[in-house]
Amino acid sequence: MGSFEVDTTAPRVSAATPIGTTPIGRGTNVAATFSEAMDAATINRTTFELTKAGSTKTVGAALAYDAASRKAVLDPNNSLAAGTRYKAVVTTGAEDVAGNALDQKPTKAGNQQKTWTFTTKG
Ligand SMILES: [Ca+2]
Ligand SMILES: [Ca+2]
Repeated sequence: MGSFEVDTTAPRVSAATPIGTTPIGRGTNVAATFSEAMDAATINRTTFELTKAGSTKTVGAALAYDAASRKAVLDPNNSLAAGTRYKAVVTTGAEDVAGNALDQKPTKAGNQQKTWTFTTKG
């Protein structure tokens, strides 16, 4: 009999860019790096979204997930609006290769999505 470990640890976003209050260029891509290998099929435009803050309209963008770096990059189709606050979300629909859903706050009950905001240059 061999032994094996079952992965029951939920993945989370370990790095998100751009983030914070310093205005960023309107051509900047939005990226999320995960804490572990993800199921690429679950990293898509439904689970990684970009909207203007306060809006539900998703910004059109190309999405690529690189398994080697565990990094997903959203490349907006058009320049982002000037002087505008945007919100990025990675939902709990994103799963690791073992099928565990994203849980950004392991110490809090249930699964929590990852959200972050940034503002473009005016
Ligand atoms: Ca895991
Ligand atoms: Ca949790």
